Amino acid sequence: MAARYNHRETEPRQRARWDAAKLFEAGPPDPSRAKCYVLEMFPYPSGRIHIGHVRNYAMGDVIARRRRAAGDQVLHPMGWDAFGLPAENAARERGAHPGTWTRQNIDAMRAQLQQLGFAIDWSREFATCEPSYYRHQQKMFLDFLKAGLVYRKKSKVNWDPVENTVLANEQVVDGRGWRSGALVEQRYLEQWMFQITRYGEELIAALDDLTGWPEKVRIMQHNWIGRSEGLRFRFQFDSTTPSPIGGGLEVYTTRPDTLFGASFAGISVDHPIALALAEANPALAEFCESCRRAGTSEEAIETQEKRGFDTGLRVIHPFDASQTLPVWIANFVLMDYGTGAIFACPAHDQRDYEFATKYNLPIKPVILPEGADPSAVTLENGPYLGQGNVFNSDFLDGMTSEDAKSAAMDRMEALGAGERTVNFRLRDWGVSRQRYWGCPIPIIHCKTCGPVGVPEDQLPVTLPEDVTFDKPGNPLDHHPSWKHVDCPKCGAPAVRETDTLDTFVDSSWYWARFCGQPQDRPTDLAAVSHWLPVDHYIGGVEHAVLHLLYSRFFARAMKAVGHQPTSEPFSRLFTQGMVTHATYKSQAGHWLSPDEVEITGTTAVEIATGKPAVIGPIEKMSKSKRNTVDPEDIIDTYGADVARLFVLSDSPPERDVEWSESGVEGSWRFVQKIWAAFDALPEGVPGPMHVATGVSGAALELRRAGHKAIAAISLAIDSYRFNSAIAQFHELVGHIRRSESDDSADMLSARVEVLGVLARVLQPFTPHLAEEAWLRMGGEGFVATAPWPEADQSLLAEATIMLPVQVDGKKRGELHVAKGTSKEELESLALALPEATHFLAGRTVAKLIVVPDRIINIVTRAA
Ligand code: ANZ
Ligand code: ZN
Repeated sequence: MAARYNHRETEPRQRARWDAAKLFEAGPPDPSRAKCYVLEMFPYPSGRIHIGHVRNYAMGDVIARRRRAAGDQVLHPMGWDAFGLPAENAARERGAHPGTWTRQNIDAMRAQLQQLGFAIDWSREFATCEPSYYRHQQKMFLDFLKAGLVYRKKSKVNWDPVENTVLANEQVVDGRGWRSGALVEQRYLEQWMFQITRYGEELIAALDDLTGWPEKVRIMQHNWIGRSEGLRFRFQFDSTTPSPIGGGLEVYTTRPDTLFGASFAGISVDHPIALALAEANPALAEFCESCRRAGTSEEAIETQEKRGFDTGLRVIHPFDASQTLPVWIANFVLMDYGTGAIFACPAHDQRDYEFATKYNLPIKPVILPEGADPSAVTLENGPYLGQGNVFNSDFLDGMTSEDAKSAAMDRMEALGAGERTVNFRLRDWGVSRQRYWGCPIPIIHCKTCGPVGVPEDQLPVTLPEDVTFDKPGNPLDHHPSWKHVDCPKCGAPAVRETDTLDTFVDSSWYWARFCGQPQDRPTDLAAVSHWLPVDHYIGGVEHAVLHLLYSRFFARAMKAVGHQPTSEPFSRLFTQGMVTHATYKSQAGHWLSPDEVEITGTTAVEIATGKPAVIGPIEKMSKSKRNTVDPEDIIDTYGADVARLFVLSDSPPERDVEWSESGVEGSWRFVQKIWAAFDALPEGVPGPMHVATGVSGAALELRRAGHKAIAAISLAIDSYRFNSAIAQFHELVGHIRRSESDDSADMLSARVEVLGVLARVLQPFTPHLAEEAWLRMGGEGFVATAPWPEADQSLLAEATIMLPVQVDGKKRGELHVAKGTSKEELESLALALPEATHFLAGRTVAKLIVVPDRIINIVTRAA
């Protein structure tokens, strides 16, 4: 009986060997080799790794290990996205300092990740919460400031009037503060902004070249950036109703072709004119306030009923001075898009239509559907949103929409009342957070000098450790001394900026810092030039927009100030699916965890009560539904290799994979079966690099199977089809085990070769097992650094091929022969084929055309 594979003994022993040899350290840039930078989105140190992490890092590890074995210089680092709100919440709830909590979590999670045997260069590990990282972020903030990429602006924040603090969007639940339950107010505070819009044009254009990214992610970024071409123009106010503030009313439109269908002008509740009017008009002020309470974000507005307030002001139609339009405050106009003001054409826009119907405003059609009768157009059932020609529109009559757009824009430009513009939905990035556990913004506010950058020789501005969380609000603000400093310019007493940076800033450039970590600069230029861009970036699709867009911005901004040379940080992006699990509920309606129920077939029983439990749908693992499994339990019971193998089997990696106990057991049995195949080798056989030349028959078939597996597995890994690679392992191992009964010398030779191959291609998936097998076979060094096997092309060919045999150009029969059969042999075989000779009766063979491995044609003439 073969020895059972003991992961508890083997796995730590193999990892200790790798560590002692510093096997996975990338080392300094080596231009003589191809480089491969493999990166998984780094984790937030929440406390424990979850099974989704295991899947994410297992994918990256397979690629990293395969590329290393193929001869590339591989960089596969790991770090911690360590600032953020959960640490502060833990501090408030449990009294632990955010730093203590975070660092403990990092230690625990590092140990867990290391147990999984990932081929990570731990010498490059860092956490973004340490001054040795964030000091460079502060330096870049100052560089960006000098380059005009950072500026200050009053912008909207969620204000909790009970806690007297700013809330993150996630802390606003149904318009109320998550803890106080108070109605959240919108306040304007001075915020630091990153000018991401400077690169709007480029960020959208470059998406076309990101062919290594999933199409869906490119589309999401495209829509998020939201480029549109249109016209900005100014309405003049009717002299009988002057505006409370100077200048006209500037609006943005993408449909200047519908200008003659204008029915009213709409302004946002936060438009300067609305704010000015509100001062003297309590009813109007109350209207605006109630709209703000309902939410003024794009998502909030989309679902709300249209509401408006007539300001009483009127503006003059830019193309027809005899016409004036009322100015309404409208809840569907966003302040931070375009100019915060519009002209409305209810006949051809859904929102305008709903508004006009509600408030009895004119609805004048100006786009005529193809072939429709102009006198019979009615819009009782809604606006017309389709194509057509312009009518009811003076000088635009008869034109297509496209032509009318440019004619209207030409006219507006000639009148000096407007100009063509490109508009982006993308907003500049507000990075100020009124939080403690983040990177301090390196600014000092002086009464005379204004905001002054902290001199570089005074960086880092470190977070004070002695803070208290007993009061709401930002502890940096409450701290008795931290913020009081002298102005670096004039020396007068001044105060530090107490806001910290959005944690998305921390994760926007960590990929550059992994390349090299000089103490005095954010990046090592030689190292970033060598390693960037990241060749394989793997993570969740939930980061398709923000994190990936911010990183693309940072790459450009860092390039602009000379910190790294690449515009696009990630050349290939892979977004993996989630790990799901069945859910269970007790009869009382409580969620039950998988180990609280006993499943038999399709029924479940709650173990504690013996009562039937309800089996719910299969869902993403989450603590709230209690359908999580702890990777640590799995590793302990089955081993890291089994956990790795399981999360990559069964489903393509971009899809969800369902965790099941029987599935994991299946992977465990497979690992045992693989080990048994190695264990069945007798003593004294050659080592794992053996090549079984000269064998034939069944032994040759086994060699063929081994070499086909090399080709298929290499291709599967390179195209992220890890599940197909695993299917190949099953096939190959099955073949090997079946051949064990044949104890011929040829077969043994072939088996040794194929097992040597198996150890090497298995290595990225089940590295501990593969390493143990390598040792068992007497392999030298490590399987992790053994060269990736190359498929012998001559063994890949199918054993036999089919050749059609034609007589005078018509197919009459087929020959099944070994590939590479000679011309002479094919000739005689063809002439002996009964189906062909049948047609030769009474004729002579004039010519025999033989194309080896392809076709045979017998040309005849009358006898
Ligand atoms: C008149 C018009 C007539 C419009 C028509 C549309 C259809 P995109 O393509 O997303 O750029 N708009 C402009 N600024 C706005 C704001 N701050 N809040 C809400 N809506 C705003 O959308 C541009 C269109 O959205 C603009 O074109 C404007 O309405 C509206 F038949 O102008 B349109
Ligand atoms: Zn000063």
